[in-house]
Amino acid sequence: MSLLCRVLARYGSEIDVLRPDGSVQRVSLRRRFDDVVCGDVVSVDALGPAVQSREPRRNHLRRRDGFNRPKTIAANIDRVWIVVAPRPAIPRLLIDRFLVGIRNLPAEAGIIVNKSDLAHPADGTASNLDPDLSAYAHLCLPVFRVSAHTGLGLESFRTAASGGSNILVGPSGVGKSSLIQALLPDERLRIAEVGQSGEGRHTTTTGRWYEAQGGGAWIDSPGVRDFSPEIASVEQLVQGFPDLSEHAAACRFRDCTHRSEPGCAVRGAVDQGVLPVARLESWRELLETLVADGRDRG
Ligand SMILES: Nc1nc2c(ncn2[C@@H]2O[C@H](COP(=O)(O)OP(=O)(O)OP(=O)(O)O)[C@@H](O)[C@H]2O)c(=O)[nH]1
Ligand SMILES: [Mg+2]
Ligand SMILES: [Zn+2]
Repeated sequence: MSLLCRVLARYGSEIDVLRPDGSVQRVSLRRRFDDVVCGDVVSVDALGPAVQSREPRRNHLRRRDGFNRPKTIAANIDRVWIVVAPRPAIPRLLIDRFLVGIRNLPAEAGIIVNKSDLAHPADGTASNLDPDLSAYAHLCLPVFRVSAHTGLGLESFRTAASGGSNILVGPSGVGKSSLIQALLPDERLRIAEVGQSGEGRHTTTTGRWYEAQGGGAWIDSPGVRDFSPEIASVEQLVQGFPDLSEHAAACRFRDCTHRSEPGCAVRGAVDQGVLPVARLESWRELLETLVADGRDRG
């Protein structure tokens, strides 16, 4: 007899699966199922126990590791929440990169500003720690300012995320695991201890799927310094910048790079204040990386 089970987490050549009866079982993976990740659904032979097949995926989120190898983080994702915090500061390009990745999954995107207790201290002292998200306002993404520590904003966030699977992504130490812990008090997640520098140490090492009460799921993901989804082609880049692409159609030259060409509608949009200049700068940098990568593969 075989059972369809959700993959909760992957540990090297083993996975934890959630069986239909609600129990969790550790199952070893044979080589041909090397690409199984958290969020996948697999058919498990109840006696083995062994994975017999992997169900087709709706989508998967992938990034490049330090050696430029693609690494799949999770599968079957409905919403991706980019988590940032006043500390550590938002790495440049991170949100733009994620948005490209998310549009291409495809999945819904949103931004979570955690540690809002730092931006609005209880003693009422003024603070300039609120991250600047003005470059994204025109995209009309859902944005929630929350605190895993005080619970501020969590219920609105939970409502927006209800039903479907939600992955939390972002740099290490912004509180992704802390948020899931606050949303699921019955689970036991590993949270970074506050180090002497005041910043969390890297703790989450593998993606993990948590079932939410009343359906839906939360997926915790490991944060790394330059965590960024794979951008495989210029087409994906275009897809990931709908705000810019919309104007690019009106540029005089079809292959306009939006630098100094005459009749550039994208720079026109920036001049008119319709498109934030930060988005154009990100576009250029990501395009350069893409071109450089292509040359490297040569
Ligand atoms: N002040 C404050 N600190 C928080 C909040 N949420 C998390 N932290 C702290 O931030 C540190 C990092 O939290 P984690 O939840 O481990 O962060 P993470 O994003 O999961 O980090 P990685 O697993 O390394 O990617 C811990 O010391 C938490 O206690 C918050 O809302 N306010
Ligand atoms: Mg974590
Ligand atoms: Zn142009």
